[in-house]
Amino acid sequence: IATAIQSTGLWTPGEVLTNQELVESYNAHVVRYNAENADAIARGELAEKQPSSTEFIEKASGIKARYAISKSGILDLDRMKPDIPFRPDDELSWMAEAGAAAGKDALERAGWGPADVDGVICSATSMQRAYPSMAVEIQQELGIGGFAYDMSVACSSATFGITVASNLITSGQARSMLVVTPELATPQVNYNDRDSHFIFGDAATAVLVVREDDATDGWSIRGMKMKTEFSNNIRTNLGFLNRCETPQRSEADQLFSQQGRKVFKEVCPMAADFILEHMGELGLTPDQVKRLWLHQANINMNSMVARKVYGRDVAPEEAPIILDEFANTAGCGSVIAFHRHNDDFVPGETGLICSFGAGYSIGSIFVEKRAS
Ligand code: CO8
Repeated sequence: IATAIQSTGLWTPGEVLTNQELVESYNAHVVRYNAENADAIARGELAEKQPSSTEFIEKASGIKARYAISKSGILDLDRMKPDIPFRPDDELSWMAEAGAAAGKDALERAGWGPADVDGVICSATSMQRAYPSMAVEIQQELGIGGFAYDMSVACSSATFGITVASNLITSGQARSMLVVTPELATPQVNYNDRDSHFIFGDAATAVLVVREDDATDGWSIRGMKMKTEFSNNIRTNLGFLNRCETPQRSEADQLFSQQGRKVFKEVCPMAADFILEHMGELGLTPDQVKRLWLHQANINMNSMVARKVYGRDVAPEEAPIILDEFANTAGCGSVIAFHRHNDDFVPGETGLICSFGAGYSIGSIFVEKRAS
């Protein structure tokens, strides 16, 4: 049974947080920190903090702004993290709200109703809780029957989720699956850390995966491939054992951290080689692939991967960037790039949705535009 992507959906929070606002706030924190710790800094016990800069951020990453669920909490110097109103158990949880909104958008774009969908996978970097599954809450909110479950592969959450959904359809478990990726990334950022305070934004995506026979237009899935290789270079230590650990971890140790340079150096060749290998297995050559919708962590990284894949300089439309507007949205990045930049494809043209990042993980999905 062949499968297809019928439609995609996107949700973003209402608030936009610019580099300028973030840097002003971080730099005010630096002034305060250095003043409060002046004696320890003078004694050489603490390092003086250095200011951040919008020029650095844009040049090093391509990020200009991001959507955020709580801009005021992040910019509040006494808080420096999102301020999320508590919701009791009988209210829709934050992550389910984001995922359901993206799912609704995907269904509306397809012109499908909840009764047309057999199940939900919620695949995201982090889950708001372990149980009941976020996916089951999203399933209920959307009024979908069948079954639902969570999975998590950091930046490759959406691509791995689409692969699982497609395999569930091929094996006859379902005729259609909604893969929802709500990435509330800003609560996982250390806004006291100059190296990473600018990297992430919040968003949610949804991908409606269906039997090719049932697809009205959309995109045929031509091939899927996954790879993982363990690395500590992107890591969070937040987890359910934390409260029992002795000694207790600091809050900073429970947030996102990375060796950005190492990630850049290791992941670029890994991703490019993997894409070329997958292309070869499908009997495709780079000139038969019109566009690469790549993971959105860093603009320079994407230029390098695209250049290696095509073996030449690449036009912006061949590897579109959404980092300027969204920043890194973990698992959502490659799906947002696809969602925003596919209108000009004509039936028969092929493109690649490819994620890479923490794990390390790479997920590659070649899609071909179908006739309507
Ligand atoms: N402002 C000004 N200067 C700065 C700043 C700043 N904010 N930060 C660093 N600098 C300085 C450094 O101190 C350094 O100075 P010096 O040369 O004097 O030592 C100089 O700028 C250069 O620093 P770097 O070498 O660190 O800068 P890079 O050019 O390497 O850029 C990046 C840093 C942007 C982090 C880059 O290395 C990068 O993007 N690497 C790839 C990272 C990547 O792909 N990561 C994957 C992200 S993880 C993911 O996608 C999802 C995981 C799940 C996350 C879940 C949600 C949180």
